[in-house]
Amino acid sequence: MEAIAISRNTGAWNVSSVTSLFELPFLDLMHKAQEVHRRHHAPNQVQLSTLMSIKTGACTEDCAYCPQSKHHDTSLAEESRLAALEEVLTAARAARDQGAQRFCMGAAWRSPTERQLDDVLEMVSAVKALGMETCVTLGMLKAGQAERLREAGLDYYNHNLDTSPEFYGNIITTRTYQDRLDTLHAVREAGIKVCCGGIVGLGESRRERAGLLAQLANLNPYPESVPINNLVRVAGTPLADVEAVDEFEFVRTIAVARIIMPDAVLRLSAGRTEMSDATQALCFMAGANSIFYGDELLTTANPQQDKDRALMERLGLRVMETEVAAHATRQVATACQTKESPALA
Ligand code: SAM
Ligand code: DTB
Ligand code: SF4
Repeated sequence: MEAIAISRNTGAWNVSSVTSLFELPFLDLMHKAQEVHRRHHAPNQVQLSTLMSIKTGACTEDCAYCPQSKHHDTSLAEESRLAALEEVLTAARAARDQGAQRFCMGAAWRSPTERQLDDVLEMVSAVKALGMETCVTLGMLKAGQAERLREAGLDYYNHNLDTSPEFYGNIITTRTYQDRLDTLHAVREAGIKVCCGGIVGLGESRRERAGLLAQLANLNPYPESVPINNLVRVAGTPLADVEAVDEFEFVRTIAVARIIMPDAVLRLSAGRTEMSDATQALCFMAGANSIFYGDELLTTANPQQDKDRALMERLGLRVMETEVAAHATRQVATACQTKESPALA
C-alpha cells in the first residue's frame, strides 16, 4: 500500500506553480495536458458512472451551493427516508444494462449513524453482486465506518474538498477543511479508493481554484478519481445568482488537474447540461475521462443518456476498459443495438 502511495504522489505542487499552469496560453496548456493524458490513459476512453440519491434533502449542513441543505429555501427541505434496497437494486440494474460501470449512491447526511450505515452496507454488497463497481458519498466517516464499508465490498468513497482552504469558510461553516481531510484519511487507511474533487464557479478566484487543485494533488497519494463539478446554480441557494465561470477557465481547470494528477481518472461532473457539446469535447481533450451517465445527478438534471451516447459516437469515444468493462460493453452493445447508436459497442 505504502509503495503505491509514494509512487503516485509528486508532492511538489504549491499554489504558485499550479497558478503558473493556469496562466499558460490556452493552446500550450491544452497541448501539455494532451501529452500527459496520452502517456497515462487510453485517449479515447471514458468511464461511465451512474448516480442515485438514496437519501435526499433536509441536510443539517450549510454548504452554500447545495439544494439539499435545510439552511436554504429550496423545495428539498423536507426529510426524506433512505431508499429501500429493492429500489436501489432496480436502479443499479437499469444503470448496468445501459452500460454504466460504476453505481454511485449519495446521501444528504452530515455523517451516517451506525444504523444508517448498516442499511448502506447491504446496498453496497447487493450492487457489487450485480458486477458493478460501487461508490458511496455519505458525508463524514469515522475509521471504523470506513472499514465496515470496505468489508462490504465498497470500491470508492466520494468526499470532496470542494474548494481551497482559504475560500472554504465562505462556502461551508458547519464542518471544517480538516474534518474533510480526516474523512479522506480514514477512507484511505481502510483501503478504499478515494474519489475527491471540487466545484468550479463558487465565486472563487483563479488562485483559489489553483489552491483546490494543489490540495488534491498533494494528498499522498492523490485520489484515484477526481470529480470536477461546474456549479449548478439552484434557486433558493445563496449561490443562485453567482456569475458563471468562463467556459475556457473551466476547461483550463481540467487541463491543470490532468497535468498535476496524471494517473487520476478525471470526472467531468455536475454542470454538463449547461455546457455545449464543443465545450465538453474540449474538456475531454484537456484530459477528462469520466462522466456521470444517467438523466439525473442527485437532485438536478444531467444530459439524457441518448444525448451522451450520441456525443460519444460523434467524438469516437468508447467506454473505458476497466475490470467490469467487458460486462458493461456487452450491455451497452445491446442498449445501442436497440437505440441504433453503435459507437459504444
Ligand atoms: N452529503 C455528502 C457530502 O457532502 O459529502 C454527500 C453528497 S454531496 C451532494 C456531494 C458533492 O456534490 C458535494 O461535495 C459537492 O461537491 C457536489 N455538489 C452538491 N451540490 C452541487 C451543485 N449545486 N453544483 C455542483 N456540485 C454540487
Ligand atoms: C460529485 O463530485 N458530484 C456528484 C457526486 N460527487 C456525488 C454530485 C453532484 C450534485 C449536483 C447537484 C445535485 O444534483 O443535487
Ligand atoms: Fe449536505 Fe452534502 Fe449538500 Fe453539504 S453537500 S448540504 S453535506 S448534502
